[in-house]
Amino acid sequence: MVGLILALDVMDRNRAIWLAREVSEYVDYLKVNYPLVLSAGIEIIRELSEIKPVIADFKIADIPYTSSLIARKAFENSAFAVICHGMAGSDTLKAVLDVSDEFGGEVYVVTELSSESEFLRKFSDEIAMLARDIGCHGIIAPATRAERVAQLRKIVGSMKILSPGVGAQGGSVEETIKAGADYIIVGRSIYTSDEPKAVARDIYERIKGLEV
Ligand code: NUP
Repeated sequence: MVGLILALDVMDRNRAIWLAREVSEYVDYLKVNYPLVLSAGIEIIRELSEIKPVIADFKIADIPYTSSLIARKAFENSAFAVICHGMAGSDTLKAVLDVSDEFGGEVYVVTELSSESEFLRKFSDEIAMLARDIGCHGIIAPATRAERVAQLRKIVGSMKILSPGVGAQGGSVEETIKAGADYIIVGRSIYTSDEPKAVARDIYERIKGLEV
């Protein structure tokens, strides 16, 4: 199963809801991040969840206790999954996983960012191993470096790989899927377009055309 995730980094509630509805037939998940949640309030997760399951990209990276409070807020507001920073370490990941288990939710772990990420890149293989070994559901791997997606795939086996960095950051849909990503995360290429639905359809069709 390969698919598309819309990164909804817009600052306006109504625009976010409109965009989500507009592209819903082509996306599997909606991803929210601080720009939208800090602008529209955490309730936006609940509202968007009525359209598609929502991934809360809070890049949780705190001590276990604080991290578990953040994860709980996301899941209490109907998030399907949260994104955690693997660099925070095993105790933090386990605390977030415990909360997600209570809600039947999922936890995806940032290995290295799609940007320069020169520090995380030194440890991203170890972060992926940790995410795998403690039972997280997926990792975030950079579409801007498809070769890293392929290397991380070897480490995480059948775990989900979600890859941001396609389009605005220069990554390619085809190379990222061929390298082993399950989901492509796309934000600006879709939501800044005059025709978000047409762009989402085009990416969706290209992804589905590569499905094995
Ligand atoms: O490594 C990462 N790179 C990245 O771009 C991890 C992320 N979570 N993201 C997020 O994916 C980023 O915060 C944004 O929400 C989305 C990419 O958006 P765009 O570059 O397609 O607009």
